[in-house]
Amino acid sequence: MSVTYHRDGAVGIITIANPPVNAMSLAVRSGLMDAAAAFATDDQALSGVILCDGRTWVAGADISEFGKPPIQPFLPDVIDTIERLEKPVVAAFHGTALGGGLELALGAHARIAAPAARMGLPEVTLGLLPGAGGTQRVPRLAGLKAALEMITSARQVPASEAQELGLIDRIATGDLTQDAMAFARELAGSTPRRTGDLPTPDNDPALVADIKASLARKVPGQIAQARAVDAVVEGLGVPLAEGMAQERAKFQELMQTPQRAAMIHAFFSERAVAQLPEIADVKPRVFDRIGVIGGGTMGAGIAVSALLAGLDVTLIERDDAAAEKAAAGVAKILEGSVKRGKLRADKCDAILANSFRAAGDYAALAQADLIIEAVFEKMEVKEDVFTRLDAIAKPGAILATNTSYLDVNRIAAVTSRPQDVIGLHFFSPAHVMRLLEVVVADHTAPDVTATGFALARKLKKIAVRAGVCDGFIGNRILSHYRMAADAMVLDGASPYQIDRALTDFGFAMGPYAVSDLAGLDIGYFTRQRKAADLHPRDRVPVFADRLYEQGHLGRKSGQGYYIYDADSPNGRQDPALAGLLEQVRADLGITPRDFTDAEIVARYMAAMVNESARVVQDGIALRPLDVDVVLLNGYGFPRWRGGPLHWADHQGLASIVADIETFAETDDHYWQVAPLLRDLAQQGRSFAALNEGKPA
Ligand code: 3H9
Repeated sequence: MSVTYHRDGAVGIITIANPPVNAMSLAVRSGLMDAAAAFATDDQALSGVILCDGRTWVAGADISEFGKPPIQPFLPDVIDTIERLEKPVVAAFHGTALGGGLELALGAHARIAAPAARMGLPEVTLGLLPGAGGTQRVPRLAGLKAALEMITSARQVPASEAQELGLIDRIATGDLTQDAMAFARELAGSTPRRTGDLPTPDNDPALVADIKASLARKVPGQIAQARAVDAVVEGLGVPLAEGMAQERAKFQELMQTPQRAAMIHAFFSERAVAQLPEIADVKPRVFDRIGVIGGGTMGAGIAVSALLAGLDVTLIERDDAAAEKAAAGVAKILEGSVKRGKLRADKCDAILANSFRAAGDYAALAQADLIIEAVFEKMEVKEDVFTRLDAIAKPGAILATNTSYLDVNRIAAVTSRPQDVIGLHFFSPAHVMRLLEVVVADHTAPDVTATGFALARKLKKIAVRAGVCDGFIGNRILSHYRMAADAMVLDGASPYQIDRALTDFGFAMGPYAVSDLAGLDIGYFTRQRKAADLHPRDRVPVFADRLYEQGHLGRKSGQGYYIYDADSPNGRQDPALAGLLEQVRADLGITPRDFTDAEIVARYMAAMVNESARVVQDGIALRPLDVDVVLLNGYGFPRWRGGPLHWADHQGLASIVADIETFAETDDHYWQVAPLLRDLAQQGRSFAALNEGKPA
């Protein structure tokens, strides 16, 4: 039974138990209707309490039911039934009250929360709006501004703030259940205070216009936020039922959109990536003591990420002076977190005093459980590090490389313990970016892989399993679609037009702004490394080499594709770039042509999908969804488009194959349809079909 009713003295108690997060499935909705009826007819019960078993209050509607035909009772009706009860009911919540969970609590007549409880309306992150009264009841309790902010940002509000906003009445000081029952006893005999009967706040057109303008800047392309604002505004000054009807219509409209399907695909895929048969019953190794080798941007970020997760970190640099400098870098990042209010000052001091040290000698890693190397991206350097690690690391210690391209099998081969070697590819800045590629080499032991995933969980990151190849999942696909962009520049497109077309599509940044951020030296050295493997028909981005040779290294040198200075810290176009491009094209004998934004997007996306298909076919990614999660979390792919392979399904695989065949008319070396993509298109199947039947 997912919902039960019993009475304790004069208090009727409704308990929801639907692990793991008490989502409001059909069984819970029906159970709540039955329990509400049992409470209403229980003459001995003078007031009631709604509680949840397990680790959290209701985390929302059951997302796995979305996209299927809805079955009654619908959630808004369940909440309405509770609000209309003749006896007062107290919602008592712990954990997170999210979406429909918060909406259920707002339908009760009073609310008490555990001190650590948080609440929010995350529906817009799923391409939806709060559809069970959130857009109507939150403004009535918290006012228009707070409601619009909460709903459009999806921010989780801590209990203390929720109390100030008027969303909850009390914070429990002792046992939540006992405090809730005492509250219910106080309310016994009183008229239920129905949120829906409260007056709405007045409209504030200037505020609404401001919020809409800021949404257009912050979440361009997304529709749910603006619809949510409309639902709130249309509910002002009208009775609850009228506002609810408008909310419901908009909710159902959003439910039918590709954005909703894409964002829910992203939600479930981000959880499915951790479900791997090879580690299903495997216990991870202990990883309390972490070693990090290299105190540059990457090493420092990894160290900070581990420290913030409560792990002990020893950072190694080549000598004591470098170690001291690296330690200062780590301290600076942590202090930055204090300044931004993300970390308490005393906690920062405690971390630096007790959990962190930097040294100039590998011997300091003798007791480390897991050592992550983040040194210069060159095979000989990595081989030297792993030879030294093999000599000092204790038996069973995990030796991880943070390489972003190099062959993990070759690195493992220099050690006497390849079973303990793995790739842990963090993304920069490592204390911010959520993605971790766990690169499983030929001899990596299953419990080492399991530890990679356990580490990611501990660091609150999303781990995706990748096989060994040049660039693993993300950078391999990036190298390929980047070539499509560079070819367009060679043929006449401006890097600025390409960046704009792709940010208009929804990418966080265009490829040339990304180059400036990463540093133009990175691409230059990668091209040098791969020069020997070049095919005579591969097209080399000579313009990128020229920029590097002129000392344009990107943001760090103040100039790359864009110019960065005090007036334009985020970059402005460089008028000299057009001349450089003209010269390069003339040298290569290319007559430049124009590209439309639509063609830029079509070429870039076809290249991305094509290489993604090869990555799945080669087993580098287990499933299409693993590719989507990598691109969404490491490469700025718009979440509301669900990832490249979800997008491809939506677009129609046959049309992408047709595009590639058209592009191949002028370059049949680069544009070759991946066999998997061609097969799926010919069979009328989708990438989604490959997600099914595999661990999902
Ligand atoms: C909504 O409410 C609409 C209403 O306004 C209107 C309706 C008419 N449903 O994340 P975890 C699963 S929209 C179904 O790993 P954590 C999840 O897939 C909803 N399943 O745990 C996973 O399954 P598995 C608004 C759900 O502790 C397992 O539970 N609500 C749901 O890291 C554990 O999840 C949201 O958007 C769900 N609602 O984080 C909240 N939620 O083990 C979404 C979770 O098989 N949920 N699952 O992989 C969350 O943000 C996090 O899950 C939460 C716990 C913070 C609650």
